[in-house]
Amino acid sequence: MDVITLKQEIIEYSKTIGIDKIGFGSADVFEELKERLKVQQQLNFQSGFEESDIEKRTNPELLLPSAKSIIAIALAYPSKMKDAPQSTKAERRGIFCRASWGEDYHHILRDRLQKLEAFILEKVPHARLKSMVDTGELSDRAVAERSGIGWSGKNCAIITPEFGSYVYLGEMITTIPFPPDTPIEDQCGTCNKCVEACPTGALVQGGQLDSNKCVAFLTQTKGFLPEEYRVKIGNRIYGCDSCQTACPKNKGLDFHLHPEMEPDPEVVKPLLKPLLQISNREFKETFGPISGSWRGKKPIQRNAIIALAHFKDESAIPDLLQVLKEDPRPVIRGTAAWALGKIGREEVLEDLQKANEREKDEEAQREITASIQVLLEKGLA
Ligand code: B12
Ligand code: SF4
Ligand code: SF4
Repeated sequence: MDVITLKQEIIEYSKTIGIDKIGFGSADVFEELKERLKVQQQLNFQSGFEESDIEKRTNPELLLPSAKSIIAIALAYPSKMKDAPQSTKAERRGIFCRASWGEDYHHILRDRLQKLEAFILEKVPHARLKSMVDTGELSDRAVAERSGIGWSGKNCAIITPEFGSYVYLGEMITTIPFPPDTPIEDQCGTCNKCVEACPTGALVQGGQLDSNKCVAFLTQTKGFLPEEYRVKIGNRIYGCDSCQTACPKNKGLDFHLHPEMEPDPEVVKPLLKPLLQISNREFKETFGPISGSWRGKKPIQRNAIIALAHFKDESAIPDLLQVLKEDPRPVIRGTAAWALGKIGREEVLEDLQKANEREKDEEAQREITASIQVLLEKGLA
């Protein structure tokens, strides 16, 4: 079979299995990306979540010998939630970013890629194929850009003309020499809205991210959050969408093409206080199916405490005091102490002083001492 016909058949088939956009690119070395990754590494701008071997990241042949092409796929996800519960004064809520709504997207895209692999292997049994989504070595965005899925925006996202940037990306390296598609021209122009909207200045310039400052990254760390960022993350308990919601290319776009991507509003906009005491089992049952739980419950709980401080939720004081007294993890105790300093008044001073005497962890103790100081100053004012 000739590759042009096969390409057409693949495109047609992809539409029947819930792939919203498909593109083809060569498996040549990603030279520009290689330089970019080196720069990012030198500047210490990387998150540490990406594959560290730059050669593997940029040379598809190292991942699949005799690689000739890459098939890129994109699936659009919803940007608006139906029946979102309100965050009220009595019942404050946190928010998971849109990329964590519904079933974990890794499963959904892998399912589509497996179907596509089976289809291709039926036509070309000797073909060799290697698929990946997010956790693979390749840069999903660089592949998507090369394959004509979308352009690389100043917010770093791949923006498709059809679905905006709310698309998940995945790809398949193949040994079949498919004719490549043409990349889409940059359409950001003079717009700079995402850079201006970023709460932490993480977009140091259009298309360049310092991950260490990015709220999406910070919500996924497990240690103490530097104080300057605690006040910036607001009620985001996983991920951040600000540079995408600000983007005019996403305006009015909201796709509900995949039932499994529909969020459970109570899960992705959860009540904050119950998160503080949630058991491992309950956490796994409730949040296990969504991608935002991949770092476990500790970062989510830490972020929930920060969100309660953001809301200055006085009704959370008993919960925070309990955490301060009983939680076995210093990060959680220390962050609760910080939150009590933000929310509380003199009435929590005694508890903080007792906690200070008990505390064995140096960092947690530093947080408690700082919090006592804040409260004393409040009392004097
Ligand atoms: C590490 C990682 C992160 C890190 C770092 C993000 C980053 N911008 O580098 C953190 C934790 C911060 C993160 C956050 C998010 N992520 Co993330 N992440 C990844 C991961 C695993 C690797 C990304 C990477 O290698 N970055 C390094 C940079 C240097 O390369 P790159 O962005 O991949 O490639 C572009 C640049 O190199 C640029 N470039 C190349 N040369 C040059 C030269 C110049 C001069 C310039 C300006 C640019 C430039 O062009 C490439 C193509 O766009 C990918 C999955 C994967 N395996 O690729 C998902 C991925 C990028 N994330 C994704 C998502 C959805 C997000 C969030 C939106 C989630 C959220 N709502 O919180 C945020 C967005 C933050 C942002 N503004 O980028 C999607 C993006 C989908 C899309 N439409 O673009 C991906 C592709 C996962 C997936 N399979 O769907 N992520
Ligand atoms: S995800 Fe949030 S913090 Fe990160 S670059 Fe975008 S707006 Fe800035
Ligand atoms: S906000 Fe403007 S500059 Fe940023 S990605 Fe969207 S169109 Fe490009």
